[in-house]
Amino acid sequence: MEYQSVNAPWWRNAVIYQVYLRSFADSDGDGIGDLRGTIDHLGYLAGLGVDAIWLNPWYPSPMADAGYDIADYRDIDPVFGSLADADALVAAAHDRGIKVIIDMVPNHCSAEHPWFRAALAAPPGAPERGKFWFRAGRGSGGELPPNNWPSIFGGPAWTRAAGPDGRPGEWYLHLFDPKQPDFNWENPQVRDEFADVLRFWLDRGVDGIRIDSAAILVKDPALPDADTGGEPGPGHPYTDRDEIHEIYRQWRRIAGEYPGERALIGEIWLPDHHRFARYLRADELHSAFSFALLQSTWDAGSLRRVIDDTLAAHAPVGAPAAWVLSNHDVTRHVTRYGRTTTSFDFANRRHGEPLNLDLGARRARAAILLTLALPGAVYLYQGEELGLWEVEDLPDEARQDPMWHRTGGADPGRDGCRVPMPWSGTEPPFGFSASSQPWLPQPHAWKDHTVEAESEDPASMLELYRAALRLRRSAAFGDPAAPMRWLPSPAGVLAFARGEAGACYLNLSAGPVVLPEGAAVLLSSQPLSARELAPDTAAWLGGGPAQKRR
Ligand code: TEU
Repeated sequence: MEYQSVNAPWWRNAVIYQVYLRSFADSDGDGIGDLRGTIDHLGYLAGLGVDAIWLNPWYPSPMADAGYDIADYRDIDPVFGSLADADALVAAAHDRGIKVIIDMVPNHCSAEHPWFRAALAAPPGAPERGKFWFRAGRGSGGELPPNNWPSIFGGPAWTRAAGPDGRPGEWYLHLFDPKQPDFNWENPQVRDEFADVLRFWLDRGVDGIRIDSAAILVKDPALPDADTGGEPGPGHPYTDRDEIHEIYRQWRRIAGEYPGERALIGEIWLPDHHRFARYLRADELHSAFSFALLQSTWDAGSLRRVIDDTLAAHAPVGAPAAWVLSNHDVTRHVTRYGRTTTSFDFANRRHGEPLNLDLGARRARAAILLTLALPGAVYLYQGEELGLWEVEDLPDEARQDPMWHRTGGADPGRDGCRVPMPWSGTEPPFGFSASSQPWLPQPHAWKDHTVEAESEDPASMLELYRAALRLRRSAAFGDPAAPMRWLPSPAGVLAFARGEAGACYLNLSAGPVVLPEGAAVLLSSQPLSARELAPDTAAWLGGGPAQKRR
Protein backbone atom coordinates (compact mmCIF):
# COMPACT_ATOMS: atom_id res chain seq x y z
CA MET A 1 0.00 0.00 0.00
CA GLU A 2 1.30 3.44 -0.93
CA TYR A 3 0.57 5.81 1.88
CA GLN A 4 1.66 8.76 -0.22
CA SER A 5 -1.38 8.27 -2.38
CA VAL A 6 -3.98 8.66 0.36
CA ASN A 7 -6.09 11.76 0.18
CA ALA A 8 -4.16 13.87 2.66
CA PRO A 9 -2.54 16.86 0.99
CA TRP A 10 1.07 16.20 0.01
CA TRP A 11 2.62 18.74 2.38
CA ARG A 12 1.36 16.91 5.46
CA ASN A 13 3.80 14.01 5.18
CA ALA A 14 6.16 14.86 2.34
CA VAL A 15 9.89 14.26 2.46
CA ILE A 16 11.35 17.47 1.08
CA TYR A 17 14.95 17.76 -0.11
CA GLN A 18 16.55 21.16 0.24
CA VAL A 19 18.56 21.95 -2.87
CA TYR A 20 21.13 24.59 -1.97
CA LEU A 21 21.31 25.69 -5.59
CA ARG A 22 24.78 27.22 -5.67
CA SER A 23 26.27 24.02 -4.22
CA PHE A 24 24.20 21.26 -5.80
CA ALA A 25 25.42 20.80 -9.38
CA ASP A 26 27.15 23.15 -11.79
CA SER A 27 26.33 22.59 -15.48
CA ASP A 28 28.30 25.45 -17.04
CA GLY A 29 31.67 25.25 -15.30
CA ASP A 30 31.64 28.57 -13.44
CA GLY A 31 32.04 26.81 -10.08
CA ILE A 32 28.51 27.69 -8.94
CA GLY A 33 25.58 25.29 -9.04
CA ASP A 34 22.69 26.15 -11.35
CA LEU A 35 19.24 25.16 -12.60
CA ARG A 36 20.47 23.03 -15.53
CA GLY A 37 22.74 21.16 -13.14
CA THR A 38 19.77 20.56 -10.86
CA ILE A 39 17.65 19.31 -13.77
CA ASP A 40 20.46 16.90 -14.69
CA HIS A 41 20.37 15.40 -11.19
CA LEU A 42 16.62 15.04 -10.72
CA GLY A 43 17.04 11.35 -11.43
CA TYR A 44 19.21 11.07 -8.36
CA LEU A 45 16.54 12.76 -6.24
CA ALA A 46 13.79 10.57 -7.66
CA GLY A 47 15.90 7.51 -6.91
CA LEU A 48 16.54 8.74 -3.39
CA GLY A 49 12.77 8.81 -2.99
CA VAL A 50 11.94 12.40 -2.09
CA ASP A 51 8.52 13.91 -2.70
CA ALA A 52 9.55 17.52 -3.19
CA ILE A 53 12.50 19.85 -3.45
CA TRP A 54 12.94 23.27 -1.90
CA LEU A 55 15.32 25.59 -3.75
CA ASN A 56 17.05 28.45 -1.96
CA PRO A 57 16.61 31.88 -3.62
CA TRP A 58 17.24 31.89 -7.36
CA TYR A 59 16.47 35.51 -8.12
CA PRO A 60 18.77 38.20 -9.55
CA SER A 61 20.93 39.26 -6.64
CA PRO A 62 24.26 40.89 -5.88
CA MET A 63 24.74 37.86 -3.56
CA ALA A 64 25.61 39.87 -0.48
CA ASP A 65 23.84 37.09 1.47
CA ALA A 66 23.95 34.19 -0.99
CA GLY A 67 20.81 35.32 -2.79
CA TYR A 68 18.76 36.34 0.26
CA ASP A 69 19.25 39.87 -1.05
CA ILE A 70 16.88 40.01 -4.00
CA ALA A 71 17.08 42.70 -6.67
CA ASP A 72 14.22 41.40 -8.83
CA TYR A 73 11.51 39.09 -7.49
CA ARG A 74 10.28 38.08 -10.95
CA ASP A 75 13.38 36.72 -12.63
CA ILE A 76 16.29 34.28 -12.22
CA ASP A 77 19.89 35.29 -11.59
CA PRO A 78 21.99 34.58 -14.69
CA VAL A 79 24.47 32.64 -12.54
CA PHE A 80 21.67 30.10 -11.96
CA GLY A 81 20.08 30.26 -15.43
CA SER A 82 17.00 31.86 -16.88
CA LEU A 83 13.28 31.98 -16.35
CA ALA A 84 13.00 29.38 -19.11
CA ASP A 85 15.34 27.12 -17.12
CA ALA A 86 13.18 27.60 -14.03
CA ASP A 87 10.09 26.61 -16.02
CA ALA A 88 11.98 23.63 -17.38
CA LEU A 89 13.02 22.58 -13.89
CA VAL A 90 9.46 22.76 -12.58
CA ALA A 91 8.24 20.74 -15.57
CA ALA A 92 11.03 18.15 -15.29
CA ALA A 93 10.45 17.75 -11.55
CA HIS A 94 6.72 17.36 -12.09
CA ASP A 95 7.38 14.72 -14.76
CA ARG A 96 9.14 12.72 -12.07
CA GLY A 97 6.39 13.31 -9.52
CA ILE A 98 8.54 15.74 -7.53
CA LYS A 99 6.97 18.97 -6.25
CA VAL A 100 8.86 22.24 -6.24
CA ILE A 101 9.04 24.73 -3.38
CA ILE A 102 10.69 28.10 -3.93
CA ASP A 103 12.06 30.58 -1.43
CA MET A 104 10.42 33.98 -0.91
CA VAL A 105 12.13 36.76 1.03
CA PRO A 106 9.57 39.35 2.13
CA ASN A 107 11.36 40.95 5.08
CA HIS A 108 13.99 42.71 3.01
CA CYS A 109 15.32 43.09 -0.51
CA SER A 110 18.69 43.94 -1.97
CA ALA A 111 20.08 47.44 -1.76
CA GLU A 112 20.18 47.12 -5.56
CA HIS A 113 16.41 46.61 -5.81
CA PRO A 114 14.94 49.45 -7.92
CA TRP A 115 12.66 50.48 -5.05
CA PHE A 116 15.56 50.95 -2.69
CA ARG A 117 17.65 52.79 -5.27
CA ALA A 118 14.72 55.11 -5.84
CA ALA A 119 14.37 55.56 -2.08
CA LEU A 120 18.02 56.54 -1.74
CA ALA A 121 17.64 59.02 -4.58
CA ALA A 122 14.54 60.59 -3.04
CA PRO A 123 14.54 63.18 -0.26
CA PRO A 124 13.50 62.46 3.33
CA GLY A 125 9.73 62.16 3.59
CA ALA A 126 9.30 61.15 -0.06
CA PRO A 127 6.92 58.25 -0.77
CA GLU A 128 9.80 56.21 -2.21
CA ARG A 129 11.36 56.13 1.25
CA GLY A 130 8.07 55.05 2.80
CA LYS A 131 8.48 51.53 1.40
CA PHE A 132 11.43 51.07 3.77
CA TRP A 133 12.30 52.34 7.24
CA PHE A 134 14.16 55.63 6.88
CA ARG A 135 14.57 57.76 10.00
CA ALA A 136 16.65 60.69 11.19
CA GLY A 137 19.43 59.67 13.54
CA ARG A 138 19.70 60.55 17.18
CA GLY A 139 22.33 62.83 18.66
CA SER A 140 22.82 66.51 17.91
CA GLY A 141 23.83 65.93 14.31
CA GLY A 142 21.84 62.75 13.71
CA GLU A 143 25.05 60.78 14.01
CA LEU A 144 23.58 58.01 16.17
CA PRO A 145 21.26 55.24 14.92
CA PRO A 146 17.54 55.88 15.49
CA ASN A 147 17.34 53.03 18.02
CA ASN A 148 19.37 50.24 19.58
CA TRP A 149 18.25 47.31 17.44
CA PRO A 150 21.10 44.92 16.62
CA SER A 151 21.55 43.33 13.21
CA ILE A 152 21.13 39.53 13.31
CA PHE A 153 24.44 39.43 11.42
CA GLY A 154 26.27 41.57 13.99
CA GLY A 155 26.63 45.32 14.47
CA PRO A 156 23.73 47.81 14.48
CA ALA A 157 20.58 47.26 12.41
CA TRP A 158 20.86 50.78 10.95
CA THR A 159 23.09 52.29 8.31
CA ARG A 160 23.29 55.98 7.54
CA ALA A 161 22.56 56.80 3.94
CA ALA A 162 23.86 59.75 2.04
CA GLY A 163 21.12 62.19 1.13
CA PRO A 164 20.50 63.04 -2.53
CA ASP A 165 22.98 65.90 -1.97
CA GLY A 166 25.68 63.39 -0.98
CA ARG A 167 25.83 64.54 2.67
CA PRO A 168 25.09 62.08 5.53
CA GLY A 169 21.34 61.92 5.87
CA GLU A 170 18.73 59.55 7.23
CA TRP A 171 19.40 56.06 8.49
CA TYR A 172 17.67 52.95 7.11
CA LEU A 173 16.80 49.73 8.91
CA HIS A 174 18.29 46.34 8.03
CA LEU A 175 17.77 43.50 10.48
CA PHE A 176 20.37 41.57 8.48
CA ASP A 177 23.20 42.98 6.32
CA PRO A 178 23.31 46.69 5.31
CA LYS A 179 22.81 45.40 1.75
CA GLN A 180 19.43 43.99 2.84
CA PRO A 181 17.10 46.92 3.64
CA ASP A 182 13.91 45.94 5.48
CA PHE A 183 10.60 46.61 3.76
CA ASN A 184 7.97 48.59 5.61
CA TRP A 185 4.98 46.23 5.75
CA GLU A 186 2.76 49.09 6.96
CA ASN A 187 2.93 50.34 3.39
CA PRO A 188 0.07 48.97 1.21
CA GLN A 189 2.28 49.07 -1.87
CA VAL A 190 4.60 46.54 -0.23
CA ARG A 191 1.66 44.25 0.49
CA ASP A 192 0.29 44.57 -3.05
CA GLU A 193 3.70 43.95 -4.56
CA PHE A 194 4.19 40.68 -2.69
CA ALA A 195 0.66 39.50 -3.46
CA ASP A 196 1.52 40.01 -7.10
CA VAL A 197 4.91 38.28 -6.80
CA LEU A 198 3.26 35.26 -5.17
CA ARG A 199 0.83 35.03 -8.07
CA PHE A 200 3.70 35.38 -10.55
CA TRP A 201 5.30 32.17 -9.26
CA LEU A 202 2.12 30.27 -8.46
CA ASP A 203 1.02 30.96 -12.05
CA ARG A 204 4.27 29.30 -13.19
CA GLY A 205 3.32 26.16 -11.33
CA VAL A 206 5.40 26.07 -8.16
CA ASP A 207 3.84 23.87 -5.49
CA GLY A 208 5.02 25.67 -2.40
CA ILE A 209 6.64 28.77 -1.06
CA ARG A 210 9.08 28.84 1.82
CA ILE A 211 8.81 32.18 3.57
CA ASP A 212 12.11 33.54 4.81
CA SER A 213 12.36 35.14 8.27
CA ALA A 214 8.59 34.90 8.47
CA ALA A 215 8.14 36.17 12.05
CA ILE A 216 9.90 39.52 11.74
CA LEU A 217 8.13 41.35 8.91
CA VAL A 218 6.04 43.65 11.08
CA LYS A 219 7.76 46.33 13.14
CA ASP A 220 6.38 48.60 15.83
CA PRO A 221 6.04 51.80 13.76
CA ALA A 222 7.25 53.83 16.73
CA LEU A 223 10.57 51.97 16.40
CA PRO A 224 11.25 51.96 20.15
CA ASP A 225 14.50 50.65 21.60
CA ALA A 226 14.47 46.89 22.03
CA ASP A 227 14.70 45.62 25.56
CA THR A 228 17.65 43.22 25.27
CA GLY A 229 15.90 40.57 27.34
CA GLY A 230 12.58 41.18 25.55
CA GLU A 231 10.59 38.09 24.63
CA PRO A 232 9.26 37.76 21.09
CA GLY A 233 5.52 38.41 20.96
CA PRO A 234 3.04 41.29 20.92
CA GLY A 235 5.28 43.50 23.05
CA HIS A 236 8.44 42.94 21.00
CA PRO A 237 9.29 45.73 18.54
CA TYR A 238 9.82 43.35 15.60
CA THR A 239 9.59 39.65 16.41
CA ASP A 240 6.27 37.82 16.33
CA ARG A 241 4.00 40.85 16.56
CA ASP A 242 0.31 40.05 16.40
CA GLU A 243 -0.31 42.19 13.30
CA ILE A 244 1.79 39.83 11.17
CA HIS A 245 -0.96 37.24 10.94
CA GLU A 246 -3.08 39.42 8.66
CA ILE A 247 -0.33 39.16 6.03
CA TYR A 248 -0.41 35.37 6.08
CA ARG A 249 -4.19 35.31 5.98
CA GLN A 250 -3.98 37.26 2.75
CA TRP A 251 -1.28 34.92 1.40
CA ARG A 252 -3.37 31.87 2.30
CA ARG A 253 -6.31 33.28 0.38
CA ILE A 254 -4.03 33.71 -2.63
CA ALA A 255 -2.61 30.18 -2.38
CA GLY A 256 -6.16 28.88 -2.06
CA GLU A 257 -7.09 30.39 -5.43
CA TYR A 258 -4.83 27.82 -7.11
CA PRO A 259 -5.54 24.14 -7.74
CA GLY A 260 -3.34 21.37 -6.37
CA GLU A 261 -2.68 22.19 -2.73
CA ARG A 262 -0.09 24.93 -3.01
CA ALA A 263 1.65 25.19 0.36
CA LEU A 264 3.08 28.07 2.38
CA ILE A 265 5.93 27.10 4.71
CA GLY A 266 7.19 29.54 7.31
CA GLU A 267 10.74 29.93 8.55
CA ILE A 268 9.84 30.79 12.11
CA TRP A 269 12.32 30.62 14.96
CA LEU A 270 10.32 31.12 18.15
CA PRO A 271 11.04 29.59 21.52
CA ASP A 272 7.35 29.44 22.48
CA HIS A 273 5.65 26.48 20.74
CA HIS A 274 2.20 28.02 21.20
CA ARG A 275 3.12 31.37 19.69
CA PHE A 276 4.68 29.37 16.83
CA ALA A 277 1.50 27.36 16.27
CA ARG A 278 -0.56 30.55 15.80
CA TYR A 279 1.05 30.86 12.34
CA LEU A 280 -0.43 27.47 11.45
CA ARG A 281 -4.06 28.25 12.12
CA ALA A 282 -6.36 26.99 9.37
CA ASP A 283 -6.44 30.31 7.50
CA GLU A 284 -2.69 31.03 7.69
CA LEU A 285 0.43 29.03 6.76
CA HIS A 286 0.20 25.33 5.97
CA SER A 287 3.41 24.41 7.66
CA ALA A 288 6.50 25.78 9.42
CA PHE A 289 9.88 24.26 10.20
CA SER A 290 10.10 22.62 13.62
CA PHE A 291 13.58 23.79 14.52
CA ALA A 292 13.30 22.54 18.09
CA LEU A 293 14.54 19.14 16.92
CA LEU A 294 17.81 20.52 15.57
CA GLN A 295 18.26 22.70 18.62
CA SER A 296 17.87 19.74 20.97
CA THR A 297 20.72 17.98 22.66
CA TRP A 298 21.16 14.31 21.78
CA ASP A 299 19.54 12.74 24.81
CA ALA A 300 16.34 10.88 25.47
CA GLY A 301 14.78 13.40 27.84
CA SER A 302 15.35 16.42 25.63
CA LEU A 303 14.34 14.68 22.40
CA ARG A 304 11.18 13.33 23.94
CA ARG A 305 10.27 16.76 25.31
CA VAL A 306 10.83 18.37 21.91
CA ILE A 307 8.68 15.77 20.17
CA ASP A 308 5.89 16.02 22.73
CA ASP A 309 5.90 19.81 22.83
CA THR A 310 5.99 20.07 19.04
CA LEU A 311 3.14 17.62 18.48
CA ALA A 312 1.09 19.11 21.32
CA ALA A 313 1.43 22.60 19.88
CA HIS A 314 0.47 21.50 16.36
CA ALA A 315 -2.51 19.36 17.36
CA PRO A 316 -4.98 22.13 18.26
CA VAL A 317 -4.44 23.92 14.93
CA GLY A 318 -4.55 20.67 12.96
CA ALA A 319 -1.20 21.33 11.27
CA PRO A 320 1.50 18.73 10.65
CA ALA A 321 4.97 19.15 12.11
CA ALA A 322 7.83 19.72 9.66
CA TRP A 323 10.98 18.17 11.11
CA VAL A 324 14.46 19.40 10.23
CA LEU A 325 17.87 18.12 11.31
CA SER A 326 20.00 20.46 9.19
CA ASN A 327 19.74 23.34 6.75
CA HIS A 328 21.93 25.97 5.12
CA ASP A 329 22.05 28.11 8.27
CA VAL A 330 23.04 25.59 10.93
CA THR A 331 26.02 23.38 11.74
CA ARG A 332 25.62 20.04 9.97
CA HIS A 333 24.28 17.43 12.36
CA VAL A 334 27.06 14.87 11.89
CA THR A 335 29.29 17.53 13.42
CA ARG A 336 26.83 18.62 16.12
CA TYR A 337 26.31 15.07 17.27
CA GLY A 338 30.04 14.38 17.29
CA ARG A 339 30.71 16.96 19.98
CA THR A 340 30.16 16.99 23.70
CA THR A 341 27.62 19.80 23.29
CA THR A 342 25.18 18.28 20.85
CA SER A 343 22.65 21.11 20.59
CA PHE A 344 22.57 23.98 18.10
CA ASP A 345 22.31 27.62 18.93
CA PHE A 346 23.11 30.60 16.68
CA ALA A 347 24.74 32.47 19.53
CA ASN A 348 27.33 29.80 20.06
CA ARG A 349 28.42 27.89 16.97
CA ARG A 350 31.41 26.31 18.65
CA HIS A 351 33.82 25.80 15.84
CA GLY A 352 36.91 23.96 16.89
CA GLU A 353 35.42 21.97 19.76
CA PRO A 354 36.76 18.42 20.04
CA LEU A 355 34.96 16.36 17.45
CA ASN A 356 34.37 12.64 16.95
CA LEU A 357 33.00 12.30 13.42
CA ASP A 358 32.43 8.55 13.70
CA LEU A 359 30.21 9.10 16.72
CA GLY A 360 28.48 11.98 14.94
CA ALA A 361 27.78 9.83 11.89
CA ARG A 362 26.54 6.95 14.02
CA ARG A 363 24.10 9.27 15.80
CA ALA A 364 23.10 10.91 12.51
CA ARG A 365 22.10 7.47 11.20
CA ALA A 366 19.93 6.91 14.24
CA ALA A 367 18.56 10.46 14.09
CA ILE A 368 17.22 10.10 10.56
CA LEU A 369 15.35 6.92 11.44
CA LEU A 370 13.83 8.72 14.42
CA THR A 371 12.89 11.73 12.30
CA LEU A 372 11.42 9.79 9.39
CA ALA A 373 9.27 7.78 11.81
CA LEU A 374 7.63 10.84 13.36
CA PRO A 375 4.27 12.08 12.14
CA GLY A 376 4.58 15.04 9.77
CA ALA A 377 6.77 16.26 6.94
CA VAL A 378 10.56 15.92 6.94
CA TYR A 379 13.10 18.28 5.38
CA LEU A 380 16.45 16.85 4.29
CA TYR A 381 19.37 19.18 3.63
CA GLN A 382 21.45 18.32 0.58
CA GLY A 383 24.48 16.25 1.54
CA GLU A 384 23.11 14.96 4.83
CA GLU A 385 22.20 11.77 2.94
CA LEU A 386 25.94 11.37 2.29
CA GLY A 387 26.84 12.00 5.93
CA LEU A 388 28.67 15.22 5.08
CA TRP A 389 30.05 17.13 8.02
CA GLU A 390 30.54 20.85 8.64
CA VAL A 391 33.70 22.04 6.89
CA GLU A 392 35.28 23.93 9.75
CA ASP A 393 38.69 24.54 8.24
CA LEU A 394 37.76 26.67 5.23
CA PRO A 395 40.47 29.23 4.54
CA ASP A 396 39.36 32.65 5.76
CA GLU A 397 39.73 34.15 2.32
CA ALA A 398 37.23 31.63 0.94
CA ARG A 399 34.52 32.54 3.45
CA GLN A 400 31.65 34.55 2.05
CA ASP A 401 29.01 34.65 4.76
CA PRO A 402 28.23 38.17 6.03
CA MET A 403 27.84 36.62 9.49
CA TRP A 404 31.59 35.92 9.44
CA HIS A 405 32.51 39.33 8.08
CA ARG A 406 30.19 41.40 10.27
CA THR A 407 31.33 39.74 13.47
CA GLY A 408 34.98 40.10 12.53
CA GLY A 409 35.28 36.32 12.44
CA ALA A 410 33.90 35.82 15.95
CA ASP A 411 31.05 33.86 14.38
CA PRO A 412 32.41 31.30 11.88
CA GLY A 413 29.28 31.85 9.81
CA ARG A 414 27.48 29.36 7.63
CA ASP A 415 29.86 28.62 4.78
CA GLY A 416 30.89 25.34 6.40
CA CYS A 417 27.51 23.73 5.73
CA ARG A 418 27.29 25.14 2.19
CA VAL A 419 30.26 23.42 0.58
CA PRO A 420 29.40 21.93 -2.86
CA MET A 421 28.12 18.35 -3.18
CA PRO A 422 30.57 15.57 -3.97
CA TRP A 423 29.07 13.46 -6.76
CA SER A 424 31.84 11.25 -8.10
CA GLY A 425 35.54 10.65 -8.54
CA THR A 426 38.36 10.79 -6.05
CA GLU A 427 39.46 14.43 -6.26
CA PRO A 428 37.72 17.77 -5.80
CA PRO A 429 35.51 19.04 -7.36
CA PHE A 430 34.08 15.50 -7.27
CA GLY A 431 31.88 15.90 -10.34
CA PHE A 432 30.20 19.02 -8.95
CA SER A 433 31.62 21.21 -11.68
CA ALA A 434 33.87 21.23 -14.71
CA SER A 435 35.76 24.01 -12.95
CA SER A 436 38.56 23.02 -10.65
CA GLN A 437 37.54 25.90 -8.39
CA PRO A 438 34.08 25.48 -6.91
CA TRP A 439 32.91 28.61 -5.08
CA LEU A 440 33.93 26.93 -1.80
CA PRO A 441 36.66 24.27 -1.65
CA GLN A 442 35.66 20.70 -0.78
CA PRO A 443 37.65 18.55 1.65
CA HIS A 444 39.72 15.75 0.11
CA ALA A 445 38.23 13.34 2.62
CA TRP A 446 34.91 13.61 0.79
CA LYS A 447 36.30 11.15 -1.75
CA ASP A 448 34.73 8.45 0.41
CA HIS A 449 31.44 10.35 0.63
CA THR A 450 30.54 10.94 -2.99
CA VAL A 451 27.23 9.71 -4.35
CA GLU A 452 29.26 7.32 -6.49
CA ALA A 453 31.31 5.94 -3.59
CA GLU A 454 28.28 5.46 -1.35
CA SER A 455 25.96 3.99 -3.96
CA GLU A 456 25.52 0.28 -3.51
CA ASP A 457 27.65 0.22 -0.37
CA PRO A 458 25.09 -1.30 1.98
CA ALA A 459 26.83 0.29 4.98
CA SER A 460 26.73 3.84 3.59
CA MET A 461 24.62 6.72 4.82
CA LEU A 462 23.17 7.07 1.33
CA GLU A 463 21.90 3.49 1.24
CA LEU A 464 20.39 3.95 4.70
CA TYR A 465 18.49 7.01 3.45
CA ARG A 466 17.38 5.20 0.31
CA ALA A 467 16.13 2.23 2.30
CA ALA A 468 14.42 4.40 4.88
CA LEU A 469 12.65 6.54 2.29
CA ARG A 470 11.53 3.44 0.42
CA LEU A 471 10.13 1.90 3.59
CA ARG A 472 8.52 5.14 4.70
CA ARG A 473 6.37 5.04 1.58
CA SER A 474 5.14 1.56 2.21
CA ALA A 475 5.07 1.40 6.01
CA ALA A 476 3.02 3.26 8.55
CA PHE A 477 5.72 5.86 9.22
CA GLY A 478 4.70 7.94 6.24
CA ASP A 479 0.98 7.62 6.86
CA PRO A 480 -0.40 10.92 8.09
CA ALA A 481 -3.35 9.04 9.55
CA ALA A 482 -1.25 6.63 11.68
CA PRO A 483 -1.30 8.02 15.22
CA MET A 484 1.87 8.12 17.26
CA ARG A 485 1.91 6.45 20.67
CA TRP A 486 4.84 6.15 23.07
CA LEU A 487 5.62 2.56 24.03
CA PRO A 488 6.98 1.42 27.37
CA SER A 489 10.76 1.34 27.23
CA PRO A 490 13.81 1.25 29.51
CA ALA A 491 15.38 4.51 30.70
CA GLY A 492 17.26 6.28 27.93
CA VAL A 493 15.31 4.55 25.16
CA LEU A 494 12.71 6.27 23.00
CA ALA A 495 10.11 3.89 21.63
CA PHE A 496 6.92 4.72 19.82
CA ALA A 497 4.39 3.09 17.55
CA ARG A 498 2.83 4.59 14.45
CA GLY A 499 -0.61 3.09 14.08
CA GLU A 500 -0.72 -0.67 14.37
CA ALA A 501 1.92 -1.39 11.76
CA GLY A 502 5.21 0.18 12.73
CA ALA A 503 7.38 1.13 15.67
CA CYS A 504 10.63 3.01 16.12
CA TYR A 505 13.18 2.31 18.86
CA LEU A 506 16.13 4.59 19.59
CA ASN A 507 18.70 3.70 22.21
CA LEU A 508 20.22 6.81 23.79
CA SER A 509 21.42 5.00 26.88
CA ALA A 510 25.01 3.92 27.51
CA GLY A 511 24.39 0.17 27.24
CA PRO A 512 22.68 -2.22 24.83
CA VAL A 513 18.95 -2.95 25.09
CA VAL A 514 17.06 -5.90 23.70
CA LEU A 515 14.22 -5.23 21.28
CA PRO A 516 10.84 -6.80 22.10
CA GLU A 517 10.16 -10.23 20.61
CA GLY A 518 7.85 -10.78 17.73
CA ALA A 519 7.92 -7.85 15.38
CA ALA A 520 10.30 -8.01 12.43
CA VAL A 521 13.17 -5.58 12.25
CA LEU A 522 12.49 -3.64 9.05
CA LEU A 523 15.58 -1.46 9.18
CA SER A 524 18.25 -0.49 11.67
CA SER A 525 20.87 2.24 11.73
CA GLN A 526 23.60 -0.30 12.63
CA PRO A 527 23.72 -4.06 12.07
CA LEU A 528 21.99 -5.80 15.00
CA SER A 529 23.12 -8.96 16.64
CA ALA A 530 20.44 -11.01 18.31
CA ARG A 531 17.89 -8.17 18.52
CA GLU A 532 20.30 -6.15 20.60
CA LEU A 533 20.13 -2.41 20.04
CA ALA A 534 23.52 -0.88 20.81
CA PRO A 535 23.90 2.70 22.10
CA ASP A 536 23.15 5.45 19.55
CA THR A 537 21.27 3.00 17.37
CA ALA A 538 17.71 3.11 16.04
CA ALA A 539 15.53 0.41 14.54
CA TRP A 540 12.20 0.26 12.77
CA LEU A 541 10.00 -2.67 13.66
CA GLY A 542 6.94 -3.78 11.83
CA GLY A 543 4.26 -6.35 11.43
CA GLY A 544 4.20 -7.87 14.91
CA PRO A 545 3.19 -7.51 18.52
CA ALA A 546 5.82 -4.85 19.31
CA GLN A 547 3.19 -2.27 18.51
CA LYS A 548 0.37 -3.75 20.54
CA ARG A 549 -0.86 -1.75 23.49
CA ARG A 550 0.50 -3.13 26.71
O1 TEU B 1 17.46 33.06 8.03
C1 TEU B 1 16.79 33.80 9.02
C2 TEU B 1 17.64 33.98 10.18
O2 TEU B 1 18.84 34.00 10.10
C3 TEU B 1 16.92 34.18 11.38
O3 TEU B 1 16.06 33.14 11.52
C4 TEU B 1 17.82 34.35 12.54
O4 TEU B 1 18.88 33.47 12.47
C5 TEU B 1 17.12 34.13 13.81
O5 TEU B 1 16.03 34.96 13.85
C6 TEU B 1 18.07 34.39 14.96
O6 TEU B 1 17.36 34.64 16.09
C7 TEU B 1 17.03 33.31 6.76
C8 TEU B 1 17.81 32.47 5.78
O7 TEU B 1 17.57 31.11 6.03
C9 TEU B 1 19.24 32.86 5.87
O8 TEU B 1 20.04 32.08 5.05
C10 TEU B 1 19.35 34.32 5.48
O9 TEU B 1 20.65 34.76 5.65
C11 TEU B 1 18.43 35.20 6.33
O10 TEU B 1 17.13 34.66 6.40
C12 TEU B 1 18.29 36.55 5.72
O11 TEU B 1 17.50 36.49 4.58
